[in-house]
Amino acid sequence: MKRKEKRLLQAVALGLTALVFLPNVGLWALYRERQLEGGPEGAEAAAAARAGVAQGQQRRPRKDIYFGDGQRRKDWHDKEAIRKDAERVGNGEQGKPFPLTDAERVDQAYRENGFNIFVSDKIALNRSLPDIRHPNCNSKLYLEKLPNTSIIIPFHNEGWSSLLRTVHSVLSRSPPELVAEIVLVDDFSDREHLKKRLEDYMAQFPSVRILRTKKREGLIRTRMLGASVAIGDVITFLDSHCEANVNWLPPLLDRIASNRKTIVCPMIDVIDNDHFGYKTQAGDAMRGAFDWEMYYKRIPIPPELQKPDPSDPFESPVMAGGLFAVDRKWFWELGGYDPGLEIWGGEQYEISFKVWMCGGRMEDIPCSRVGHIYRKYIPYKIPTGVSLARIRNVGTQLCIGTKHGAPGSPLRLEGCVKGRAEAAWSNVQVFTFSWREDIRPGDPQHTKKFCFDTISHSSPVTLYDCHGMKGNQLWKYGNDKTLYHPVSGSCMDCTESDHRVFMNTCSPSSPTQQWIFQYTNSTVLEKFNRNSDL
Ligand code: LR7
Ligand code: MN
Repeated sequence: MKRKEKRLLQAVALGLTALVFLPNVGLWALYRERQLEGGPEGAEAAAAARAGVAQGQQRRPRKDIYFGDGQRRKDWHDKEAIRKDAERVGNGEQGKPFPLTDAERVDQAYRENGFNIFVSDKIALNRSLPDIRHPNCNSKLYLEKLPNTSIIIPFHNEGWSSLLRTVHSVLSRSPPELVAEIVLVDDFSDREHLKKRLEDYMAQFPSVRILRTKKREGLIRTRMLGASVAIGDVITFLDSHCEANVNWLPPLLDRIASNRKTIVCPMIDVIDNDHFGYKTQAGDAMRGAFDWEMYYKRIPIPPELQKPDPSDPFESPVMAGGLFAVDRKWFWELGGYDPGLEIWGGEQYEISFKVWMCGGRMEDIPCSRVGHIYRKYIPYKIPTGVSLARIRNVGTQLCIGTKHGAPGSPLRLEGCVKGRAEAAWSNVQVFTFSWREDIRPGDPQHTKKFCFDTISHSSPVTLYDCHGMKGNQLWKYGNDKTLYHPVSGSCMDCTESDHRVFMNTCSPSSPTQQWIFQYTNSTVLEKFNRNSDL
């Protein structure tokens, strides 16, 4: 035999062997396919094959629900509900903006919730939303057997219609078999409508439970209380002013089913706080991030990391915070949240870092969309103990105000606004002692990035862009109630006659150099003062 012929024969023999023995090619695969089609599961197997589920996995015995591979997939859309929603007309239907009149735009409408409750009250509790998902989402199949979930909704003094719309949207847009329960956790609200009236209303829904904290706990411990009673395989957290959009739940649960250490977030859409129109966030799909002040932000996904199919899940380093689903046991393996976190904020970083550090992952799911009302401002009280303060001068009995203060302008005294709620609301006489030991206007969640700044021992105190490097923005609060500026070695002083705030040689007994921090406590001041190196 010539060498060439020999080679050819060898190749043919090899090919035949492959045809006979190798799975997924050749005779063996053909045989198996026939078997499958003939069997009772034939049709589903064929559908699964079309959906890209490997054939070889079809015949393995069914595993625990958390092992996603090898299970059948299906179309979870509720076609009938979608059709009915599409027919709805009326105020706010299809997520359209409500035609606001000036009478409805008054301050009073926003005061209690930070969004326009008059408008919310006029929109149906089960209003329809536009399906703004990527078109590919329409044909996505998810596991037929998904874990179920407890949906936990913490609330503190939430508006009636905004809370109910959250619940209705979940009930009407989730497959009932996937919702183990909806747990409403009341964080010590004092509004009347959230008491018996809420209980009576929810009595019509057997899957809804109401829990209440015994004192004001803040959103983090309130969520933990909900999570601790949850019975679902998965825990899904929502804010109390959300609207779940079409087929939002299966794409979330599906990812957890295939990897229980995945925490998933829906795309968060914007429900306008004036007119309740529904739209995507600017730029839509982005990754979570934060800046040096720990402010959450969203940044574009770099092109090299973009998925070929924009409707596919993508990773995100940190989550926005309020809207996500997590395997219940994994949540507790991660230790839940740090229960020392107060009232609002920071918890989204804590959970995000823990997930990544403990071998989990975090994903945003473009085919799952939930609307959220972004408030104009935080309406609720933040109890003392948080670094929130009004700064009142002993000598003049006036307060430092920033109503007219643009960055660069000198600070001025004003008459103190009454009551801390109002001070927080108007946001002009509230200051935060930041962890960088500077003083900034605004409450801790919404501080402006300007700081008290002064350049010499006799100059005015101005607001200047915060640099976080101490220096001219470093202040100390002494037992003698002075605001001491270590760099210039002087103290903050003021005059009643022209309302100026300026630096002066320290004279601790002078009442115009004594400042009282209202609504904050000694621990906060101690922390602020702790550092001594310049
Ligand atoms: O003391 C409180 N007790 C509570 O139960 C204060 C608030 N709450 C409830 C409140 O009713 C709401 O349901 O906790 C939830 C969140 O409070 P919001 O709505 O006042 O805060 P937010 O929408 O500004 O919150 C975002 O950031 C928070 C702190 O980090 C939480 O993580 C929120 O869940 C988070 N919201 C979202 O992620 C939705 C998308 C917007 C963003 C960012
Ligand atoms: Mn919110």
